[in-house]
Formats: sequence, C-alpha cells, structure tokens
Amino acid sequence: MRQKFVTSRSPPRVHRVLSCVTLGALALLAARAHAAEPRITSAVPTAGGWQVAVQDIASPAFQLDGQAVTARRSAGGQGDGNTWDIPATDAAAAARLVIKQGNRDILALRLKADTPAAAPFSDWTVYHIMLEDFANGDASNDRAGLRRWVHPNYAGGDLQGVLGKVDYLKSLGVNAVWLSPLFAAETSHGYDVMNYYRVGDAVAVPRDRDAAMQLYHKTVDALHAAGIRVILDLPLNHASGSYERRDGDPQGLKPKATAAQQEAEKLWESWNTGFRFWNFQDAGTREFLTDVGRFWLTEGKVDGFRLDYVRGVPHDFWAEFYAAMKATKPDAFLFGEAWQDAAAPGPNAEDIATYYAPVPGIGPQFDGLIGFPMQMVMTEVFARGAGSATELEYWLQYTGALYGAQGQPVNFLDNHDMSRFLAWTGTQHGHERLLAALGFMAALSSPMVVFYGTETGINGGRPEAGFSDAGRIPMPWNSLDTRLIGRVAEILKARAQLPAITRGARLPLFCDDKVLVMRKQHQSGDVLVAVNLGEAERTVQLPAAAVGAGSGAWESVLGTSAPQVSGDGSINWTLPPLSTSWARHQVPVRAAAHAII
Ligand SMILES: [Ca+2]
Ligand SMILES: [Ca+2]
Repeated sequence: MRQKFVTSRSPPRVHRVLSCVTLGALALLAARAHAAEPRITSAVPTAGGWQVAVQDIASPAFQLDGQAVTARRSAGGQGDGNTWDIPATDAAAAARLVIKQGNRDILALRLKADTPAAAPFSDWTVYHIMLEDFANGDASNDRAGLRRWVHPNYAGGDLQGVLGKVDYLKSLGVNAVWLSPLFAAETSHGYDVMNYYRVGDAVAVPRDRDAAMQLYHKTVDALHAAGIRVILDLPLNHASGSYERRDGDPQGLKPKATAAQQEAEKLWESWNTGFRFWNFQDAGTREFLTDVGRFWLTEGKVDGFRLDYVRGVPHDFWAEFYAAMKATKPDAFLFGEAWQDAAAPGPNAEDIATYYAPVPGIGPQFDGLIGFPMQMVMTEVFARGAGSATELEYWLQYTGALYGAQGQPVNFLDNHDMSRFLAWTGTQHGHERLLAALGFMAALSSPMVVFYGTETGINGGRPEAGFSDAGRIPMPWNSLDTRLIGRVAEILKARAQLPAITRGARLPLFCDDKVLVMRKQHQSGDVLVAVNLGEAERTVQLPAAAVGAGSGAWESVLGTSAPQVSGDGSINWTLPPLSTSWARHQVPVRAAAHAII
C-alpha cells in the first residue's frame, strides 16, 4: 500500500540517530522508544463500506460504532496484504472505527464529520494569555498587591492591556481567549487565589473592587463584540494561604483546607508557595468551589473554564462540578489540565483517559483535556526533527482509542509551564517547523490553543524537558515579526473558514518517516492536508479512490502548490520542504447547493 502511494522516492526505514540529546530530553526519548507504531495507514470509503489498510497488526479485529464487524482481506490489497474490506450497509452513517487487540481498543478513527451539536468546541481557536506578560495597559497598577513571587520577566500586564489588543486578537483569527488567573493574588502568575470573587489589583484597578469589576466587564464585552469567547483559568485544587475567608466566601460556606497530598503539591509547598489545598472531603468546601464556577459563568459572563491541576481533585468532584456548570450554562466549555511533567506521553495519555471517563452515577467530568501527549510528540517530530511522521499518525489513533468516543483533546504546542516550541527547534528553520506544526494541529477536528507570542516567534532560550517558566516573556509589541504573524493568521483564518478542517472526518491516506497525508472529509467540500518533515521537496501520488473527490480541481489553501489531477483521477502533489499544505476540493456548484453545514 505504501509503495503504491509514493512515486518520487521511497526511502528505507533508517535507524534514527539520536544526536545532540540534552539531559532534559530524556523523558521525550523514553516516549520515542515506547512507540511501536502499529497503525491504520489508510481508510477509504467504498461502495460497500470501507477499505482499511493496517500496519504492524497481525490479526486486527474491527468495530464500527461499538459493533464487531467481520472484515475480509481485500482482493485489491497491496504489499503485505494487510488491507481489509469492512462491510457497512450505510457507510456514511458509521461514525467510529476501532481496532481491538484482545479486550483493548488500541486504535481509533472518526469516519464521519461531526455536527456542531455533537462537537460544539472543535472549532475553538484559543489564544492563551499570560496576563502578566501580554500587555501593560495601565502602569499605575504594576505590582499592586504582589507580595510574594513576581516573575523576573514581569511586564505589568493587565486587563486594560487585553482590552487594548482586542483588534489585534481579532486580526489574528482566534475566536477565544484563555486568561491566566485574574483573581486577587499575591504572585504575578495568579495561581495563589486570595479571593475568587475579586479581580486582582495588579491586573485591574487597585483597591477599588467595583472599578476593577467594571474594567473586567468592559474587557469581556469588547472581546464578545469581536466574536472572541472568554475562558478563565480557574485553580480549584489550591488557593493562597492568605485566602480572604470572609470576603471571599460570600455564601458563608466556610471552605476548609488540607495539607499537600499529591507529590506535586508537596513539591510546591517546598517552594514556599504558601498555597492552601482545598479539602474535598468537606461538603461546604465543595459547594463553595461550585458557587465560584456559577458566579463567573453568570455574573462574569464567561464562556468556559480551563481547570488547573485537575489531578489534585477527586474525580467525583469534577463530575459534580461539570453537571452544575452545564445546568448553569449548557454551552460552557470545561477543559482540564492533567499533566505529569516528568512522564512520557504514554503514562500521561493513560492518566488523561481517566478524566474522559464518566463517573458512574454522576456523569462526565470535562468536555476536553489538554493534549499533553500529542504536544510532546509534536515537539519531538516537528520542533526537534527527531521523530517520524508515522508517530503523529500512531499517536492520533492511539489516543483516539484510549480517550473513547467522547474524548476530544485540546491541542497545543506549548504553554506557560514548559519550554516554548521554538526553544526546541534550534536556529535552523525554526519558523518553518513552527508553521508546519501549527498547520498540522490546526487541521485536526479539535479545539486548539496558541500560547501568546508564538505568532511573533518568542522562543524563550534554552529548552528544558518538563516544567519551565522561561518562556514567560513580555510580548514584544515594539518589535513584532509581522511576516510570521501574517503566516500564523493565514492558518488560523483558513481553519475558521473550512468546516472540513474543524469538523471533518479524518481519513489517513499515507504516512512514512517524512510525509503524512490525510483527508478531511465534509459535505461542504473535502480538504487534503499534507505534512512534509523533510528538508527536501517531495511529490506524493494518491489514488483516485483515496481522494474520492470525483471531478473537479483542487485549490491550494495553505502552501504553494495544489494537487494535480491526472486523467485516471489520481493526484500528484508536490510538497515543499518542512511544510504543511492544505488543498480544498472545489465542489461543483450543484453539489455545493445541497451541502448544508
Ligand atoms: Ca499594569
Ligand atoms: Ca489536592
């Protein structure tokens, strides 16, 4: 199958030499060794169902939408013969293909486009703002109330600064922002909340609670008017040891604290953070924290929460909190951070899966979890140039199976707790690697996050594996890289315009060490997405049945070349080095008229 797809060259699978390994990269390397990479190499709809090619799985057992199906070896199969015809009386209705080994789901693909109702957040493109670093709109509040840790790079950023950049955010093509904790706090990062019901002095108006709240509302209203949703970063595991018990507990629920319990919490305590850890055995504390969520969804008019350090909080609380928030605001987006910074993608993925699982008797815990495993793999493959494109395909399928039918990752390349993507690329082709990664990530039917400053090339210096706050750097408003910003905006805006990209089925077409091609299938018109990790141009050939578009041309959406259609309907597509390209099928006018999105 693989030979059939590539004409220009078919390199032998070379042993990957792991050179220039920093000590800090060991966790990532451990992950590499773990990846066996069995995978579905292509999935093509046929008249009677699906033709699916697999690799490195001796006897695959298939399920469609939870039902076992009997697959037959495909007569037309190539290569190792591991191509299967999967019958489906109504192929268009089948939503999810799973490959099982024993009792375990090992790989999964979504074969059907999602409706906005089924996947309401998959088109969210979130800009992650670290308030202290993003924009200083008011020098008079700088450092107000910050009596504990202030980051050496503290730039005085605040809500007035965000308000002044609404047009910038809109021009970048994002449709949501995630604001770092904006509550009263004594550190510049704000994760030590002193009062969940008060906006912090250093990010708003010092010592004037009402004026601070007015500025908050003005900022939220301006973002909403620009079509940008607002997500608050909400730490519920812990708060400041100097929490304002009376004023910060307007309901009189008397929240109780405990000593640090998890290893991570004990580490933070050793840093003298002064955190208190909420006691989830206490009913009043649980009701208090739930009330905090309700307050910000209603009075605060926010569109969702990024829930901090979910690993420190019991699953049953998350399920109760989820139910309470959905009862308050059904379309709120609730996504969590479950991360073990010293662990490889595999253990992280298994842990994350426990937060996708509904709690028996209560219900779901989250709409999504931040996609740390894919972030690690993308860093390895795109930034470090050390992995193979097949790892991207494997990890998408593997986590798709592990997270279950409802599991929707919130994808990202880097954040405030780790080295930036561009710290890992070295000095060669960093921007090309970044844009290739963004183009790939943006093409997945999932919400995604861009960390502030990524678009202007903030790199944050030397990379470190695991936790690092070195990427928290002031946004360089006086020296923006307008060329890079334009290219990032091009990706984000193209994503916003193409339902195939944000909601389409994802059908793998081809993958080898350097190249990955997938088809995003949607009734409004398919999009082909191709990644070339190589430093040389590559031409891929895709059979007519795989691209399935019938007549009509392909137009380039991202990148410099469009697929060329041959007489037999197959296409040749020349991919520039270190790039991700998107091409859109031009749906004939008559067909397009029937494509209701
Ligand atoms: Ca300020
Ligand atoms: Ca805890």
